Order: sequence, then C-alpha cells, then structure tokens
Amino acid sequence: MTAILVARAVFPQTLERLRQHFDVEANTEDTIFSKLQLIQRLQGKAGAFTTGSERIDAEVLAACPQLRVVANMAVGYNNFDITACTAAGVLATNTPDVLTETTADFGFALMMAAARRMAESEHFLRRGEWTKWAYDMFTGSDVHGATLGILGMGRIGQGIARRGALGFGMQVIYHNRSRLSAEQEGPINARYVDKATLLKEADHLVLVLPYSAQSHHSIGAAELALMKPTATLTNVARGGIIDDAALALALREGRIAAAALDVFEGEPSVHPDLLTVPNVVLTPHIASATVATRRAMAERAADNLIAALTGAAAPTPINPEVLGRMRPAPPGG
Ligand code: 8YV
Repeated sequence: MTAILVARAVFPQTLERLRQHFDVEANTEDTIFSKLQLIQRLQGKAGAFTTGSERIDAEVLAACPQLRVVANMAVGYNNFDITACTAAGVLATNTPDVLTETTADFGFALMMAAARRMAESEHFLRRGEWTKWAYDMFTGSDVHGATLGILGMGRIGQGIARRGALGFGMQVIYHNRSRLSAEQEGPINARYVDKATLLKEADHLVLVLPYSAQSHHSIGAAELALMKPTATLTNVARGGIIDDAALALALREGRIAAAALDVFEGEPSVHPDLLTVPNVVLTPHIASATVATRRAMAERAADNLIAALTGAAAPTPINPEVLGRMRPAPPGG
C-alpha cells in the first residue's frame, strides 16, 4: 500500500479517510518536525499532508526520492519551494476557494476591530479602568462610507472588497499585480490605483497578497509614512509582508491610528514591540479558523493527495506542469 505522512494533527475523520487509501503515518503528538525529522519521517513516503509549518525545499526533495505529492492544508504555499518541486517532478497542491469567504469575514472583522478600537477598549475594561462614560472615550474612525484600500486583489481581497462596497457603502481602491476585469470591478465600483495612491488615500488598508521575496516588507517605514495618520492597517495575508518593527514604531508614534494583525514575521513569535503598543489587535493566525472551513480545507488536501496518488486529476494543483512527468511510483507502490 502507498505510504504517506500526515505531518501535523488533523481531524480524525480526515485521517480515517486517508487510511482507506494509504498506509498513513500520523503525527498524533502534533510536534513541529525539524527538517531532519521531516526527512526521516518522509522516508518511503509517496505523499505528504502538510501545513504552513513544514518547509518542502530542494534539500528535502533530494533526501526523499520516493516523495511524489505534497498537499498543503492552506491556500498560501510559501512553505513550498515550487521551483524545486517542479524541477524534482513533485506535484504540489493547496486549498484555495474553500476558505475565501471565511477569511474575508475575518479580515473585515479585524479591520473593524482596529477602526473601532475593540481590543484596546476591552483590555481597558478588563483592567477595571472603566469608571465613567466620557465624550471622547475610545473614539475611532467610521468604516461605513470610508475608503477601503486592498493590496492584493485575489479571491480573498475581492471578498473583503464586496463586503465593504455592498454592505458598508465603502469606496474601494486596490492595487494588484494585474488589474481586475471590468466585469469584476463593476459591481463593487473598485478603482485600480498605483501603490502610492493606495497608501495615501485608504482610510482602512487591508493586505491580502501572497508572501514572496518580492512582497517581503511591502509595508515598511516609507510606506507607513505615506498613510493618513487616521488610517488603519490590517494584515490577514502572511507575516513578513509588513516590517513589524517599523509598524510598531509607527503605531507608537501615532503615525497611523491602528493596526490589526493575524500574521507575523517569525510567528508564532511576535515582535515584542507589537505586544506593548495598545493600538494594535493581535490574533494567532486564525483567519480561516471556522470548524466548517478547517474541515473543508482538510478534505480538500486529502482529495488532492488521494487523486494525485491514484492517477486521477488533483482538484487544485499548484504546479500542474509537473503532470505527465511526475516522479515514478516505485514498483508495487
Ligand atoms: C492556514 C493560511 O490555517 O490557508 C492559508 O494560507 O494561512 C491558513 O488558512 C495556515 O496556513 C495553516 O496551514
């Protein structure tokens, strides 16, 4: 029977389903494997069920010659070196679509939390500091009718833009590698602008672009300096897109009003300066975390593994160019 590694803990139902097709080694302890441990566990495995915590690079691929398919339980795949996967004849898959609306919900909620100072005021209340009402207590900025800026207008970005335009009467401006079609822009009245205009005009800027060497520190001191002092900045994409040290300083100095972050450079570590500034909402990378969506993501990753290793078409391949020249299955495997 074909052997696979499920590299992190996952729903028992997903494991059960995978066991109907494969000889499964499961990481029931949910430890995060070091590279060496990952390589050891992948020996003899044709497939890997991974999450963002497992890095699949040229070294891993060379050390695991039987590995043919890596299925990420995430839409983002910056933990995969796709060029190396393709060169090695290894099919990589991800889980787009199933998490779009859930992640857009969360991105919008975080943006609102920053604009209306929800975390900061909750901490104040919990500290027992609420002794009286005051006319200017925790005054924030409006979301309805404001200008929503989106950097990275893919599926999730469009989901957030729809919520803003159709639900809250926001004017949507965006910047992206490529402009949307008129059919996509029309219903939400989205205006394509250059990055500097986006930074200058947005009242609430939300980052939804994939992480890559090109998007590393897309928002640093220079970009923050272009933003309005009343603006908010929300990141539901990836850590490393923002220079966290520069953001903490800008927040402390009031150069922007507030921020909301679900992802961090070097997570699960969080830059210590972010932990001490009050005007930032911090959540532990949970934008896709609803029960239904996490189940759908796990099932989609399993669908990909099962299809790809049984000769069928994987629903969501990242590097479909590998199909037709995948590493061969070992005899009887
Ligand atoms: C995942 C995510 O929870 O899909 C993504 O890209 O960031 C999250 O939905 C996380 O990456 C775990 O794999």
